[in-house]
Amino acid sequence: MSDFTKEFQKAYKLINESHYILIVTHINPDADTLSSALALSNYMYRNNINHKVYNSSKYLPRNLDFLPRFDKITDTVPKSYDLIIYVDCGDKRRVGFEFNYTCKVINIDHHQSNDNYGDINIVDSDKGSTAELLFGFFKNNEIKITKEIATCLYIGIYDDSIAFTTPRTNSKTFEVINTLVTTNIEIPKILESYLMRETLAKYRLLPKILQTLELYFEGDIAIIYQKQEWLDITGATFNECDEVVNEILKIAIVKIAIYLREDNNNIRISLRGKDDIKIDLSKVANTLNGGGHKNAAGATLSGVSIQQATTRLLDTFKNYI
Ligand SMILES: [Mn+2]
Repeated sequence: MSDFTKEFQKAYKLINESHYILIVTHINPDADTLSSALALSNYMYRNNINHKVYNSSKYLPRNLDFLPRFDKITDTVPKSYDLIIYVDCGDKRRVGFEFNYTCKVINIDHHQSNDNYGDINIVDSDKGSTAELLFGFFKNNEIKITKEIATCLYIGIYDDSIAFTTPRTNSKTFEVINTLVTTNIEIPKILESYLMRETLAKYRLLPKILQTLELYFEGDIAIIYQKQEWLDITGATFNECDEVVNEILKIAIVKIAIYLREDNNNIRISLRGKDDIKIDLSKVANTLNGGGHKNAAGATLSGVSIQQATTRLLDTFKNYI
């Protein structure tokens, strides 16, 4: 476990010396990237630090709209800024493009694949979420964890740890949660806002995806996919069924679940593995120019069909199984 005390102090100093800060979140944003960014944003707002939270995606997950300052997230890059803070971006291109800048960069992340692209790197792959790692920034710099900040960090940790069940969830995680809870965050309300506002469209799309389920390698690997045209038919959005990959991992015999999504000319691939798998899925993803963690990784293939992507994946797994 790394100690980032110095980096947290350096980051704090740099934030306070900067004139305009751009906080950058990754494409296909999840709770961790947005809540980490908004935790920082709520701190900065309270302290009159000029900043923007940026995300390049067309759609933000609406079930995160209860996060304080969610409505301030923008897809417009400001004209000038002198500090970029990447949160939860395992690769600096995960923003959707590569920023052209000469300013300083703080890189806060927990992906194994992160190559320390920042001037200040707070990268700890032992942490189950960027939100949990970011808690150290507030704690080390004796910044008051407000209810707003705590609400953000809670949902980031909750979601990336799949409700505190992933291998990297440990006593430190619960120490953080304990501190967050003391700010009187309303957990049942937060979770109801986050989990119980699904669209009907999602439940029209889900059966179509589940219908595609195929098992390979004697059931060790399960593959499902989402066709782009189904989004128009059902009215669902691209990421709306993402957690279906975790659902098929629940099948007793399945060890690795794979979810393919058509996205214009690309096939986006999500890989999920049970705790005791012998394969490091981030290595498999690496061979496809992707990345991630041992039990959760992803990649994007261009110019191929779902069938071709499936064949390529199965060929890759042949070398590992
Ligand atoms: Mn994360």
